[in-house]
Amino acid sequence: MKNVILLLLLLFIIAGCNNKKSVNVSKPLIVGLSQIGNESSWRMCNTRSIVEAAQKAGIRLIIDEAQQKQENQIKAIRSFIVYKVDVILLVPIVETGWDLVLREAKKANIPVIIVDRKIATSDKTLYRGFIGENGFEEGKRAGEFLVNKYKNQDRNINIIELNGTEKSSISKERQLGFRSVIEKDKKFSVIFSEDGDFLKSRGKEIISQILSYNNKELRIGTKPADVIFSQNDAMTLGALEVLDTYKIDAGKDVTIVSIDGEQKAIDALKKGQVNCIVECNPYTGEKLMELVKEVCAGNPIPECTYIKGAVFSENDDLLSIEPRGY
Ligand code: GYE
Repeated sequence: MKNVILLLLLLFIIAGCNNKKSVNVSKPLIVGLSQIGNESSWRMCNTRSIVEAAQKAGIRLIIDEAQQKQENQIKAIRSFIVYKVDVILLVPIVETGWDLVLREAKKANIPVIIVDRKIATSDKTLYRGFIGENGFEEGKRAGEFLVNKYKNQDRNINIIELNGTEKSSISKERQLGFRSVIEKDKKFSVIFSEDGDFLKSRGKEIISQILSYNNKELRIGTKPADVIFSQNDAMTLGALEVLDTYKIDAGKDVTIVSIDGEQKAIDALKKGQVNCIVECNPYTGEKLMELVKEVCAGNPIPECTYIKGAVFSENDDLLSIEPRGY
C-alpha cells in the first residue's frame, strides 16, 4: 500500500512538472514593438530583422508603425500596456517626451527596452537598457574620412550638412561626432546645415533649393560647396538625383559622405559618385531577442549595447563588399 502511494505521488510530481513545462511552451512571450515608420530602406530592413528574429525565437511580436509621429508611438505603448504584453520595445523618434507613458508601463510592471535611438530622461529606471548604434562614433568616422582626404590641401573646405530628424538623439549625436572632428581643423567649415528628416524626398528638395537659388551652382552665398555630408543614404540618394540633373559630377566636383550602407548607396560608391559611407547596421533583431529573453527571465541587461559597423570608402577594395540585403 505504502509503495502504491509513493508511486502515485511520484506520478503526480512528474505530471506536475510536465504540466508546468507545457504551459510555458504553449504560452510564447508577447512583445510590442513601437517602430517609427518606413522613412528609409534602413528602417524597413531593421523592422524585417526584428520580425525574423522574433519568429526564430518563438516570440509573438506585435508591431505598430507610427508614421513618424511621436503621438502615435505614445498611443501604441498605451495599447501594449492594455494588452499586457511581456516586454515593450520602443524606437523613439525623438529624444524627449517619453517619461509619462514610460511611467505608466513601469506601473503596469512591463519592462521597456529602448531600441536604435536614445531617450533623454532623468529617471533611468523607466527602461531596462538601450540597444542601437553609436551615433557620435558614426559622425566622427565621417569627419575622419574628410580630414584624411583633404590632409594635403591647403585651402578652405566648405561643407553642406544634411541632418536627420530634428530632435532625434541619432541626428544630434551624428552631428556632434562629425563636428568634434572637423572643428579641430580650421580649413573645414559647415556653410549650410538643414534637417532632412532622413527622407530621400528631403535630400532632393534641400539640394535642389540650393541649386535653383544659386543659378545652378552648388554654393552658399559666394562660398562653393566642396562636400555634402548626409546623415543617411536615403537623403544622399535624393541629393545624387538632383546633382545628376544639374550635371554636377558627384564624387568628383563635390565629395559625398553618407551613413547607413544600403545597396543603392554602395552601388553609387562603386561608381565613384559617393566617396565614403559609414556603415550603420540595421540587423539588430537577434541581439534584441536575446535581450528580451534576459529581461523576461528577470535578469538585468547592459545599460547600453552598441551595434558595430564598418566604414566603406573610395580607399578600399570595393569588390569585397558583400551584398547588403537591403
Ligand atoms: O540611419 C536612417 C533611419 O535611426 C539609425 O534612421 C537610424 C537612422 C538611419 O531612417 O536611415
